Amino acid sequence: QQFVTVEGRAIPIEGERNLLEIIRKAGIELPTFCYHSELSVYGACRLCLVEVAGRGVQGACSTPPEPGLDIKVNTPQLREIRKIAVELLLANHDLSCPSCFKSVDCKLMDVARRVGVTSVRFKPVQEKAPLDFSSPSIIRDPNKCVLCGDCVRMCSEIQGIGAIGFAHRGHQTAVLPAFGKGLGEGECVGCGQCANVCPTGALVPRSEMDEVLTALADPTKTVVAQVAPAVRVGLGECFASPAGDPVMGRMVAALKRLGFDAVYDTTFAADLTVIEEGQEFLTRAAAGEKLPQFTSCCPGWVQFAEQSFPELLPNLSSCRSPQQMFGSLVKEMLPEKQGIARKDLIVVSIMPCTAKKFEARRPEFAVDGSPDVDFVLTTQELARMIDGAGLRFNSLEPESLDMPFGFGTGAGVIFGASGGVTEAVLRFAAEKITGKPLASVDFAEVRGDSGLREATLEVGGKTLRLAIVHGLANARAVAEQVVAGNSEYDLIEVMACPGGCIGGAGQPVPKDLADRKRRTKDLYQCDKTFPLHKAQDNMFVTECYDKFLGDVGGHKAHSLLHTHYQS
Ligand code: HC0
Ligand code: SF4
Repeated sequence: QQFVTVEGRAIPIEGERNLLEIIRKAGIELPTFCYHSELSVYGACRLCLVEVAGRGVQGACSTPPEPGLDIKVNTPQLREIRKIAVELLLANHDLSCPSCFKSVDCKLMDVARRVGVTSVRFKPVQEKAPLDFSSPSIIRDPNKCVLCGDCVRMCSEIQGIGAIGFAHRGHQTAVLPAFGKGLGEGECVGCGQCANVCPTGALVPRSEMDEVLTALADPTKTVVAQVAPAVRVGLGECFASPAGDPVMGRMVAALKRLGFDAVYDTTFAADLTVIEEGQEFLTRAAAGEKLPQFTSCCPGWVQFAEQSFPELLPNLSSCRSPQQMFGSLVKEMLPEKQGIARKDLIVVSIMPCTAKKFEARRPEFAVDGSPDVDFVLTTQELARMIDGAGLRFNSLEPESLDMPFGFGTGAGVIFGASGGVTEAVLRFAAEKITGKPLASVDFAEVRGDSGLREATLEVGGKTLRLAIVHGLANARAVAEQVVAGNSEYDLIEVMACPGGCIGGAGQPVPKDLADRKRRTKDLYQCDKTFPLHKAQDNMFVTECYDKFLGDVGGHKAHSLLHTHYQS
């Protein structure tokens, strides 16, 4: 066994990539802005400097562990270097902290406190820059940027887009969208993963809380909520609920206390999606056309495909996402049922995702200018509204979802994890192909955390070749294979965010991979505890077809549940 000495204690080297990982393993949480285990090492923030005996001061994140190294992390000189680094950042920082979206989890504030900053000895050298409100999903405030480059590397390395980059030099250096445009005017797909890694309020999800509070206070409006699958495994983290704690009942209670007239489940619409998309897949497979079929429920992926792979648009499922199926169906059915005007029915989505805000505003998802989904709140925004209303979340008495749109099956709920849409479609398609009920609904072959997974299944004498992708850089690689004619897949699931929706940028920021794995596990646990596991068994969905929609894939279903893409 080989060791590094950290503050006099021998710490074994066990595959760590750099000294920072060894130091953290030794139980010392060295501050950093620019280090993320899933991104490349940048070494810009200079906070993780350490003293290596015989070598002097070095960046821990960029020094590989070597046996025998003797490291000090907390000398007076290192403390002063860190303090100066933070003070220089604060000198140019817009210190509107109490009103900043990141105030509760700002890394800059945390680090300033930890390194003992009590005053700032430097004068600002930068002028105030205007805020960028051009994106419906993300607000960019250049006055709060600390130039760590986390957003730049996230967007290019994990999302394969490069919508933002470093510009200018010296003290004018800035992180900007390409060609001097606003974030919403270029290649950005609004996935929000940059905001997820931003240590400050320089990139934050755009909030719609005020608009929702106004609608809730208006007695002429009926306001209903739909809750996305992944929210139920993320919201509890905002209230320190233990892992596996079923928060759905308390979330419904909180939404009712906030003034929502009804609370429904996007899982209902996910079941509907399984049936429409599964039928579409079987039809394409029988005809041997428009294969591979790509899933189309992730708005970040849809926009990415529209921008970068227009030739693949015929391969995308024409199904709207569950969020939008829910909106169009409910706005069509409820006004008549409840005797209210469409304009007085407000549909609010609670989503783990920032790109859903953009999706809800797409003109094709509106009737005469009135949107099918009026507002989209992220999991984090809902937590803030609960907090703002003074509700003690953990002491709320659980309440149940409203019927019929509050009933979903396990197939719909696993949509929130990467691989879930594929598995849900398999649970439908396999029964259609064989004509027999499934012996087991679990398709372990399509589960896992790798960003690019493949599975080949034999179903009723047919071979189905599947690919499951998360992270748009992985999606780009697979899409390029398809364009080049080198792909054998029949069905490809794409989710923009790492881990799928459970890792969406509207969720509480996951600390590490373990957080995402825990959410995935909890979502599959929901599937286990739900009474039904196959979308085709959802009797409320069946009733909806019988009484309202007509045939699966039929005329009415097409006009309400499907869409066209724009290149
Ligand atoms: Fe998802 Fe969805 S599963 S995209 O990940 O398909 O955001 O949770 O709501 O629409 O259902 C997000 C999550 C949804 C949609 C569903 C799909
Ligand atoms: Fe890139 Fe997504 Fe951020 Fe847009 S929201 S800049 S696509 S990481």
